[in-house]
Amino acid sequence: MFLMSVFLCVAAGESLMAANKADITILPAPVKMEQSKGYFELNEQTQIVFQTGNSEGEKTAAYLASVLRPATGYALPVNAVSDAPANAIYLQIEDVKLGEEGYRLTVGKEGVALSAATSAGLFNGVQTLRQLLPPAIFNSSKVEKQSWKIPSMAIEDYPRFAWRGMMLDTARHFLPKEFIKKFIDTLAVHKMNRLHLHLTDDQGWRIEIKKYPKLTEVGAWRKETLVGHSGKNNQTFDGKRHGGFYTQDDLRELVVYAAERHITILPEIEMPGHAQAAIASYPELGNLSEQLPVHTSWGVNKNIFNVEEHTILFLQDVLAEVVDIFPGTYIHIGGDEAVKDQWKASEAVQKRMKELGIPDEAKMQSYFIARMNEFLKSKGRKLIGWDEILEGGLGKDATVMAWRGIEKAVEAAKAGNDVVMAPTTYTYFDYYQGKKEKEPLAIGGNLPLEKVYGFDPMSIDLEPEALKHVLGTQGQVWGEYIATPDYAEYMAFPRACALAEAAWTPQAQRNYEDFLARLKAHVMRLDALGVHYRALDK
Ligand code: TNX
Repeated sequence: MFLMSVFLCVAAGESLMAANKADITILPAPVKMEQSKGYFELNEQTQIVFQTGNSEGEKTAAYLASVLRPATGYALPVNAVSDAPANAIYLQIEDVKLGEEGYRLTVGKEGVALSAATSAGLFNGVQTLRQLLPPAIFNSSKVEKQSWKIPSMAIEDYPRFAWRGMMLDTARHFLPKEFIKKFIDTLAVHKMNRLHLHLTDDQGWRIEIKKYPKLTEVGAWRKETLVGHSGKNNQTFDGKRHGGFYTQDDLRELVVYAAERHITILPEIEMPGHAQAAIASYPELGNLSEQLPVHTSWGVNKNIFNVEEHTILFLQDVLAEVVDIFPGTYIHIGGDEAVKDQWKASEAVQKRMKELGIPDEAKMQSYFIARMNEFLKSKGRKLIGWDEILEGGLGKDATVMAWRGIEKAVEAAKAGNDVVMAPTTYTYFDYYQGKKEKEPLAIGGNLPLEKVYGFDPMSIDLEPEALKHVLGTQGQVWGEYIATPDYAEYMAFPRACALAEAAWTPQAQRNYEDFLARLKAHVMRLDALGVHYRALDK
């Protein structure tokens, strides 16, 4: 069988890795790769095959065919077989001992064999296989006069972290469903497996909740939007109504679309802060007697939820519908930047705190979060929130998304909580990525590609036991200044390419120069996919 010949070649020391390394531009870089002589050429007769009776293999085979057909124009039939025929790409589920998401890929002149213990592993192998073909394979229509050669080689690969994600802020500016699908496709190319959707904030509520229709009737729309940066004086507004929301059907469609690409969607419902759109919809959730509008400018906002039992139950009702739509283990409840001015000033809040025997506002927030944690646990889910949820005490079973700094991750992990690394310093893709004067308007800060690449999520001052709490990392595309899909892509890529490698490739094998060389080829893939990434610095 062809498999054997490849392994024998490698064993006989005919590795050509050094000579031809430049041609191999897999991104994120694989753990282990040995190139040998020759290549497999995909042609009109090539079949994609899976083990008879293996439905997971069949699904991945169908996905592979669907991504190879457009550019090649070949039929690439998908067939069940008991043994691999010649001129085939053979997908097999077997225990390759490379973890949940690992895979083994072997290319010889007669065919390709891809094995993994799970369909997620097969899917990752498929992404590598696409990248072994010329970048033109990523085109959505037939590419003429192109040969489709895959260099002979053996790869063993698996991720460094289980959590490899990106966050999109759909609350500050609504992003269309079709764009989110395209974004999911692009994440899949980078072997990322989480898409965090920030669905609610002061400026918009984007998720249909059947029990509370005003959340989207009112909360999904704002009168206008601040133009440029918010100075204290002279604010100007664009006078344009902005909004939109996802129906539950839209979200279920996205969940399925993402799951087919082994990506889990993490929904975020903000509380107790970043709540003005909800309070505008149902004023009884707030602390003031006046009717608030959906917010039209940015920044930390004093209008937060009150602490009445009916508000807690309201939010649990919302979470019940969220849990129903999103099957993933984690549900994000926000928790960031809830300034306590209104709680301090409110007689009702102070009275409630007394009744509950809660001594201060930080502990009040902690009670609020604990109620949500309890509720999510009763539904078999896990709570995750921004690192402010640590304040006032937090259950060990909650997961912390550390954004304010590495210290917050250290604090959480030492306390025994799992952590996702999302520090502003390395993962805020709403910051400028080049000289401010030369970039389109962004929120501020500076986060060039090289800095993102330099992020090692494990380079923190923790004992090995505590380090185990680091689940991985994700990039944040906050949307205050990101009003269009094209601009969201511009801010996300290529920085997400760098973060994908920080999340996948063993630290000892990472090298920025090497990454940049591969990225030059990789952006051709992004071009073919129509991704509006930021051009690489010359
Ligand atoms: C802080 S990060 C926020 C967001 C903003 C972001 C802008 C976090 C949990 N809160 O509300 O969009 O900064 O960079």
